[in-house]
Amino acid sequence: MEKTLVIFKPSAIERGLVGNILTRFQQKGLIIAGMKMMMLDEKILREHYSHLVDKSFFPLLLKSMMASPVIVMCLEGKDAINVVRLMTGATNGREALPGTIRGDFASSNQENIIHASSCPEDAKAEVARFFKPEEIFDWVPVNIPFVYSALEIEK
Ligand code: IDP
Ligand code: MG
Repeated sequence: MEKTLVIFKPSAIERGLVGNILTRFQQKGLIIAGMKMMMLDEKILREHYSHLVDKSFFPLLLKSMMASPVIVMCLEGKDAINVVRLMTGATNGREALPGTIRGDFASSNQENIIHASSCPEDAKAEVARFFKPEEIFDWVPVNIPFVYSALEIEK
């Protein structure tokens, strides 16, 4: 099973959308392997968004991500990285498809509700960036045989 990192951004926290979004992930059958609330600082954000530090909007993005505490989550499942990205939708909320989290809750390019890892290399680095090893739980909910077929669980 694959692990991916999700951040409930201040736009989700301040707008009271945490329960709704968490419900979507649980309804999909994704396993919560780790979850905590934390305040992000400039150091961790410069690492996390290193691909964007030279963009003109970066100072605003920093401010936005430090506007309130965030909830970081490690979700686990078969092809979890791709599944969560599909559920997340396009970066710009105005272009994200209805039915996706950003498509349903965001109308902004910046205030777009959640972060989700985009590839296996990023997911590995991001889970390690936000969680200590002992904060990630290796557990299998009893409903898993009803979420996947036996063949899918093996792989
Ligand atoms: P992603 O979150 O869909 O993976 P990235 O390109 O990795 O998108 O950008 C990271 C975050 O930076 C976005 O989720 C968004 O909050 C912010 N961002 C990206 N592009 C813009 C922009 O053009 N204007 C303002 N904020 C942006
Ligand atoms: Mg990205």
